Amino acid sequence: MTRWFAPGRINVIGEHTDYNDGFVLPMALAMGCTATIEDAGDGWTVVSAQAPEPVTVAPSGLEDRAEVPEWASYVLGALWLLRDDGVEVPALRIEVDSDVPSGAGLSSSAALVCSVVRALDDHLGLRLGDDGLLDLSRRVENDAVGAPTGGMDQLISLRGEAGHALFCDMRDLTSQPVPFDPSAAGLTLLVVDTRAPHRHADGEYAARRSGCEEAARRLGVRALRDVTDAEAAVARLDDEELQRYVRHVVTEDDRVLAAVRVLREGRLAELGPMLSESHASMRDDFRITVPEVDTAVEALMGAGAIGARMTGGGFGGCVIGLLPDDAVEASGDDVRRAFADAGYGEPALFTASAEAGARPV
Ligand code: GAF
Repeated sequence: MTRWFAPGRINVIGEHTDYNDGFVLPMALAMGCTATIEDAGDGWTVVSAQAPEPVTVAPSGLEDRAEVPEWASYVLGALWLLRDDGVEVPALRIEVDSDVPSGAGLSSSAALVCSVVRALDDHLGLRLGDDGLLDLSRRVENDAVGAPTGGMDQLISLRGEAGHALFCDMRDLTSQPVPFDPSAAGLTLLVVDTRAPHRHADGEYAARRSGCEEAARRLGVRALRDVTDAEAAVARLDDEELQRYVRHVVTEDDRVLAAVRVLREGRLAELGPMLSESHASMRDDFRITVPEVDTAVEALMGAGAIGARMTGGGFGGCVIGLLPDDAVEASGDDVRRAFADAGYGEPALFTASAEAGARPV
């Protein structure tokens, strides 16, 4: 029997920059998914503590790919891809159990995929190595499930380090841990799960991605990461939507680099305004926030946060705020009150710290 845990994540800063070959600064959470793998008599069986029915497929059958429920394709996807790569995968029973809320923008999918991929690598003695594990985890989401995501979530789930955020260059997939311990600065990282229903998240995400690719094509660069002067690039485009996308991505890359600088120099409080600028850029230029998310950010700032922003792909999900320790309790009350006043459902609040990435348990 082989068992691995892989965490969900919060992205501290750097949103929708990963598929533009840019920079991100995520951290791993304490919550995550545990995958347990055992040899089994027949076929591949996947069982989820969060799903009512187990799913069993015959390893030989390709035709059943379209028929499995989506959650199971995040697990079976790894087996299908390994088999397509020529790896002989025996009959297995895979059990998964996750405490990452799904649809909250905390990357429950990367936790699921990475726990399974690490456990498979271990159980089958594949020795995929750091790059191979990341590559397989990304292909599960992009190729097997078909979600056009950018790779940040798998990277942090596999490589996270306790007490650190991970500065990732999504072009060459290198990463460096950066100290991130708000408690040492008398600050708390508060997470507000708005529980806002995701609105057209898949289609809107794909539209942002293809818009960025189109803008890069028109600007004659490989990816928006290669644009150095946002305003000069904006002036060369005549499409208002693409102008906004470029402005967001290029300034967000700059904010990640600035955030890494202040964290390395031990000036964590200076991160606050960068978080708020990032949020404004997502709201006004990239247009991926929703009213619940903006309300949470405003309530946190009104309650004394030094910075707050939506984290993750957008159109719902979570907001993070950096607050002086003594402002945390009252800020929670303020957020709840703002939600009640606006007629939104009750949000969930919790504090977070940077934890380790995937590990055997
Ligand atoms: C989602 C995607 F999965 C990531 O790749 C990333 O693009 C993120 O949205 C936005 O920064 O989590």
